[in-house]
Amino acid sequence: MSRVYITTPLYYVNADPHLGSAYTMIITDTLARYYRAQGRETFYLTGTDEHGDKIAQAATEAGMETKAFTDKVSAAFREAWDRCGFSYDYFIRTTDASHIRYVQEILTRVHQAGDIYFDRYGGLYCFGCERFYTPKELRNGKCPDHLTEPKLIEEENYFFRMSKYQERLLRHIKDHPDFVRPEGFRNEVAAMLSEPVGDLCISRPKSRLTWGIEIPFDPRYVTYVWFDALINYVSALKTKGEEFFQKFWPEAEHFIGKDIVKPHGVFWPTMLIAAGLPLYKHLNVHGFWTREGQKMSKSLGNIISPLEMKEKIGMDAFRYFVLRESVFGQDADFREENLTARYNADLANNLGNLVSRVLAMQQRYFDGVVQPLAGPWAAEDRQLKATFVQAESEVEKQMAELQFHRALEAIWAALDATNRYVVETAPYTLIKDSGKAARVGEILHHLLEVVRMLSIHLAPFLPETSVKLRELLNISAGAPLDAPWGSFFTPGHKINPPVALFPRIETEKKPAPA
Ligand code: ME8
Repeated sequence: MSRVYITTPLYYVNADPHLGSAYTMIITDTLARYYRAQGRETFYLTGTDEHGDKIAQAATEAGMETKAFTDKVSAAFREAWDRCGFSYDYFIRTTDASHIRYVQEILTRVHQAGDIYFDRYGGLYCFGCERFYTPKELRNGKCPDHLTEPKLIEEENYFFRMSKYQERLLRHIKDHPDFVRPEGFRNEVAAMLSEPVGDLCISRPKSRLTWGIEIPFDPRYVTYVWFDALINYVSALKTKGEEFFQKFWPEAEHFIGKDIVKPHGVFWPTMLIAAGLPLYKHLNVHGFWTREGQKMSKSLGNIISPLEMKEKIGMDAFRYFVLRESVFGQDADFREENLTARYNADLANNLGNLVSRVLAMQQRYFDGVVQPLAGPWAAEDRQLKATFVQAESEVEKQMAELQFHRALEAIWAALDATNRYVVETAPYTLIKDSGKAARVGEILHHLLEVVRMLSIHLAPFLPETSVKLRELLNISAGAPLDAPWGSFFTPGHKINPPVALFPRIETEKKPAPA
């Protein structure tokens, strides 16, 4: 059976979940649900990144002991993701004892192999990023992320011989053009590897940081937070046993935002080579969300909370918007007016109205009882079915390319075709002709099949809606949901009356011109 291992970045516990982290969760959750539905054995990992300066400082600011602080924020992340309904299989914390042990095992192994050495080093250090910068990487002498001047630090530390594996990694990227995708990010990594990458400082002296994993061969030091956190992708599998690791690791699909391409595209693969582990399969990089054209930040007070969105428009509508409105790998902008427009057009009018119309006719004309498909199918009925078969293969093609917006477009194109079918077959007119009741029953039967197909095709994208559709169709848990079109509903099957799936959002009406 084919397998897939999906990972998200481990979120720092110095901030609350927001649109950015929720976006990575939404795309990975959608994929996990899609693969599971295809029968692929899927393992989906997320979690929290809890060591390092940034976290120790955030704990101090919160007036809490560091571990107690990380326990609290990590639990808040987990609770938020649970309330959002994300279907991760395992939640790892970098403070888990099993992770700490495994990081130390890797450090020992790489040290014994001679790829970690001790050296005195002076360099420009950004405390916000917790790393050294080369003068070339700075912008006007400042850290490009924090816009602060780095401090000159000179100290003795441990270094990982990253440079030793640079060539090998570059070759791997050339031989596997989709190792990092989309292409723009592959080129970014290749460009990084075309210049000397140097060696990586992987320790911090306890004299300035104690909140980290102790270096197993020198208790005066703790591990650099990235060398610790990246290893989670392997340590999580190892907690499930060696066999589990062997099964899933070759199928690793990492998902990250474009801010952390270097650690994942350069540090991590060279670490894997040094540790004697196979490389991951793909690094999938998505773009960044802004809000109304501006970067989201606490100080601007413009952060979008996924839980607030859930309260306001429902989780499925939020998922639909971010998946439909962005192109994987490119930046996207969150605009309230676009959200409302998409919601009303695609969810309330198109999907919502179609479903309630069909269910209402079924109630009114046949008391909810599904009518048989007696004779040969009419050409338009065959066409309707073909539309959904085609949509399914289009979704498959687009999902393989991570083109979520196109996959949704394909489903909505089938919805448009269904609306046309309703207009063309006009069951609401035919029913007035007493001799046509059987045909109306057939038309509605086909339309109920559309609703069943929607409950299948929408499931990875809009999981709550999919469940509601099945409830409306009165489909029991064990029913053969993937039965062929036309042979699912048994004689006498009764469906439920409609409910408003996506009530319209009323927008302020502009005054009519005088
Ligand atoms: O970097 N738009 O954690 P982090 C889209 N702990 N995605 C965004 C975003 C935005 N505006 N802001 C954040 C770390 N993200 C490390 C990772 S992994 C071993 C360690 C998402 O809490 C995006 O996925 O800063 C980004 O890569 C991630 O959050 C960074 O989360």
